[in-house]
Amino acid sequence: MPEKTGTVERTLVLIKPDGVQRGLIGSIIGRLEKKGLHLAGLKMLVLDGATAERHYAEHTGKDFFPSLISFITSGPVVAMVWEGPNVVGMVRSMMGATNPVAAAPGTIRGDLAISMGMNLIHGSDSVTTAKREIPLFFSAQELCAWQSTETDWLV
Ligand code: DAT
Ligand code: MG
Repeated sequence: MPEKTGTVERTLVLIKPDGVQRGLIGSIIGRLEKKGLHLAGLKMLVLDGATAERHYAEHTGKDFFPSLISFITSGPVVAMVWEGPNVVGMVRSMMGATNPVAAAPGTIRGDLAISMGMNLIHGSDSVTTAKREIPLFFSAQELCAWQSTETDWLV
């Protein structure tokens, strides 16, 4: 059997309000599930302004910040934590570039989105960022420790 390598990481994924409105929750989760990533937590919520501003704190002061906050709080999002070796980078690859015009075909944004503002999905951009973002959405009790029967054939 191949050797198992890699430290387990966690990443925060949001299906943004456009993904919920467009009926793409199942398609987006399906892509991550089919890849073999491990789901550790999931909920649907409407973000309040303060949490949205903390989540996107790195963009405070940029010209698009007000519209970003207004969009992300405009309706329900689906928040998830996925975990596994290299999961942060894998989710970023599967998301595609921030601007869907530049996102490669085969990626979520490349296949399913058109506009920079409404690009369907958020994924933490580093392990450090994930550690800051996850507690904004999930308490420790809301994350499940469970073993998929497929794990031995995946990682
Ligand atoms: P990503 O979502 O790929 O991590 P980001 O963190 O740079 O990208 O930006 C967060 C979101 O803000 C992004 O998904 C869409 C929006 N955004 C980023 N840059 C923008 C810009 N120049 N004009 C309008 N919206 C922008
Ligand atoms: Mg980002």
